Amino acid sequence: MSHASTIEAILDAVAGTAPEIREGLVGRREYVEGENPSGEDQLAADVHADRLLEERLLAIDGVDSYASEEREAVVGADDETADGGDGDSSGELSVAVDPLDGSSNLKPNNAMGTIVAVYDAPLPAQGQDLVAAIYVLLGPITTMVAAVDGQATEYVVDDGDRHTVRENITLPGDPTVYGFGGRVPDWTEGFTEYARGIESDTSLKLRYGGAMIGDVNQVMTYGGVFAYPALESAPEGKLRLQFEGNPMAYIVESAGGKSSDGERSLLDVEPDGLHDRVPVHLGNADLIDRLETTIDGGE
Ligand code: FDP
Repeated sequence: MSHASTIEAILDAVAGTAPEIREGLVGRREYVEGENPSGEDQLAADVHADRLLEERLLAIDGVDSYASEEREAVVGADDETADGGDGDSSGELSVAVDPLDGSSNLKPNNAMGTIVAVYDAPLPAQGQDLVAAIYVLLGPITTMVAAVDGQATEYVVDDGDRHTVRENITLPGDPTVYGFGGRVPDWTEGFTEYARGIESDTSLKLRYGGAMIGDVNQVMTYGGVFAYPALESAPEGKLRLQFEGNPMAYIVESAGGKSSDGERSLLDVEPDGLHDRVPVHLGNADLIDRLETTIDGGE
């Protein structure tokens, strides 16, 4: 199977699974025992979405391995054990998934969704090895944004089918929104200086919902900047490179925006481990350039 048809099959599977993930949220708002590999509590909904996506994505010809934020190791298509790309599967793709991004929004019934990164390399992989990235936003309606071959497309998902609503998305040139995560007193001096500059820009207003997908989708829609920066107490920030930073960077860059870990594009960050965290800044190119200049001068 060519990469192009494998990627189409992945897009179909992600759209097809979205209604089941949404329906499965009802009655799964409680925490289960144990934690995910990043030490965070897991909701029954996180575990349910992870299992559904593992089953659907590993069933696709051309997908060799599955990794998720909710499990320690990579799972191979041919067995239930950690694989990580063993040479037998060269030419096949690896998927890295955040099954329910923003799941702490489930209790207050706010937006959340799913992120899928498709790498043409064993995991953990660098962002430059991405061949596609997808996010599904479970908002008042279900939408999906996919970047393939440097082009981002938005779909409405209805009954498991995807219908194109915006092709060749580009970030609006007159950005209006920003949203920054992490406790403000925990921000670094450089990021605080940057945030103060953004706040005093009268063309920008705060829009922060607490689920990266929702917050980045506002940037994709209105233009602006999203960040979950390095913190004094957590220099790598909160978000995971394989499952969150890389795929969202690939999508924003495909829409003509930029991404940064503070110094370079997220797609240029070398991974050490599957669950590495990274400071994430995404948005219009001039706002990310300004961030890198300010952080550089402030440290
Ligand atoms: P969540 O923990 O609810 O799954 O990494 C996941 C994430 O949400 C992002 O979607 C979101 O941007 C961030 O964490 C929110 O973190 P805070 O609770 O620290 O604001």
